[in-house]
Amino acid sequence: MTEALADPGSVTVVIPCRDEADALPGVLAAIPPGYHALVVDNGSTDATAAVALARGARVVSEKRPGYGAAVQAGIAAASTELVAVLDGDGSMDPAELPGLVELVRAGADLAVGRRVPSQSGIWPWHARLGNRLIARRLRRKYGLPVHDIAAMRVSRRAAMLSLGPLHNRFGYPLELLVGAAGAGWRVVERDITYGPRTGGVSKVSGSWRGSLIATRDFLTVLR
Ligand SMILES: Nc1nc2c(ncn2[C@@H]2O[C@H](COP(=O)(O)OP(=O)(O)OP(=O)(O)O)[C@@H](O)[C@H]2O)c(=O)[nH]1
Ligand SMILES: [Mg+2]
Repeated sequence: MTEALADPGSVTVVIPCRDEADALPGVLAAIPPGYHALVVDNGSTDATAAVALARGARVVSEKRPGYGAAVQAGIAAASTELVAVLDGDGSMDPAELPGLVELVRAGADLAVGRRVPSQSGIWPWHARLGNRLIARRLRRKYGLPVHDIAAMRVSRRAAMLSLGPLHNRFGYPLELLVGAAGAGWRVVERDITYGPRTGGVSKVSGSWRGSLIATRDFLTVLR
């Protein structure tokens, strides 16, 4: 059965956030007109939810911890035909979302951003190397035309839901790509600008603990 969509013409921007109160105001200010910001918070100990609400975003709290759990809760809670996902740390520019939306409207099932650093030194070497190796595997083993792990992406909500539950932590973007390949989706990649986080603290690539957890999650998916 098709669900009734409250606002079929628009786009929900799902923003997974853990302790992003510092960076979030800038991210929300750059959301394109007519797009709906939906911040998914699980486990923040700062004012992330209050900051988001004060700036007009919808806030969903998810009990299960993890990046993937947050993204999936946001997609489930959205009520638009298209959903976009990007980080809440200010490293990606929401103004680049319409470019990805256009690709989906033109026929892609999943449009993903390939991060191009805006300056040197913002993407730690170990994260970059890992990313390159993973992307190569995604091309060779799964035939996906990607050079990054789809940190920013746009798709149809119904398509995302059709893949079923995916990884709850940092394996989510990879499992989504693998699922997309398995389902025969048309995946299209386009360059996006990648800057330094504009506030707060890294949960993944900027810490050894985060990097180790993410690597373990990645390997679980790509085994
Ligand atoms: N809701 C939620 N969001 C999370 C969780 N872990 C990470 N995030 C969010 O996922 C996004 C990516 O995490 P980052 O800490 O930026 O990871 P990164 O990009 O590797 O690290 P930086 O180099 O510091 O940008 C950010 O918006 C985080 O707030 C989580 O457990 N729950
Ligand atoms: Mg980041």
